[in-house]
Amino acid sequence: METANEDSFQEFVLNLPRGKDWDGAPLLLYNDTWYPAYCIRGVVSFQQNFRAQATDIIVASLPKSGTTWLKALIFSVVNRDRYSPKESPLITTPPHELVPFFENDLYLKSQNPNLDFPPPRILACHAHYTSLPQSIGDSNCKIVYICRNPLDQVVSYFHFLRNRVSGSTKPLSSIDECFESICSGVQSHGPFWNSMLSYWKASLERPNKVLFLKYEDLKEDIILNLKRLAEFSGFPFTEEEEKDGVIEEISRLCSFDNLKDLEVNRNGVHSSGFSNSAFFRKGEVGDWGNHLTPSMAERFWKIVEEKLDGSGLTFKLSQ
Ligand code: PAP
Repeated sequence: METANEDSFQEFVLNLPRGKDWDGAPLLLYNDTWYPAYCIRGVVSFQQNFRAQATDIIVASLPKSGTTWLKALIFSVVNRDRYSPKESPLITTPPHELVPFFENDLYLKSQNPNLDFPPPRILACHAHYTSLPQSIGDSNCKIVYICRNPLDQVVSYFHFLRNRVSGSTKPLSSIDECFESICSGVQSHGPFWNSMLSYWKASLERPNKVLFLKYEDLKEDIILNLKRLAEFSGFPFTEEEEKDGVIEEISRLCSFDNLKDLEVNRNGVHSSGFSNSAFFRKGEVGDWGNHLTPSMAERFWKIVEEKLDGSGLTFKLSQ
């Protein structure tokens, strides 16, 4: 599919299967992934034009799985020699601007965005592993994927959609509205099982290439997981740093309470049309219990079990 020709691009888009997100926003099925229609140009352009460098670090996730947190953590780990936590750019810039998305930011704005910044470049995507540009797989760059208990992901997603600032969608009033389509995997960058399983498999096959993290594990032991992240990305903490409490400092800087309260994250709107504050809601494990009815939870959990069955990837119902 060549994007150079606008007519053929329009025809390509017209021929994609269509669906609706939870709030009615249009989705397009491309490469077995439901993409928000507004970013399909960015998706295709990213796939066709991105050339990875060996030093790149790619943050990958399904939306509402801990992306914002992971962006803040990896940015802080990699740049800790340049900025002390007190001078961190995170204090004045939202994590999503420091670590931009390929599809709904860089390649949406331009087919050939300027990616000429000093290595390591940290960039993000919601694409499944199987849909990444070939150069990411071929190069020695690293991928860090974060996923989350799908019950919490779904609840987080519901609240997020209710916060959409612009767009022509109707406000979502109740969580059981159109829940059926969520159960069939029709959501932004869904189905969730394809996203998770593609990276899970890749992390088993290429452990030096793909680090697979879970939101719940980070919540349980952020220090251990920061060490894993630093080691994997090639920036391990020294013994002296450990003694000096550098890991704790980074974990505090990137904590939900700290980031949520920063002026920069309480105001402003992200280019995707969501307020910056919408990326920080509750930050807890198990909030699904407060929002899904027992029958909805049971139904959804069954899908989780069925879809992940035999993969070795599991989630706990309660922590
Ligand atoms: P995105 O994919 O649209 O960027 P993402 O950051 O993956 O969203 O998910 C947002 C969730 O992470 C929210 O969860 P909740 O709705 O259950 O509260 C958000 O609160 C949570 N979150 C954001 N920052 C942090 C953080 N620093 N620590 C823990 N959770 C966080």
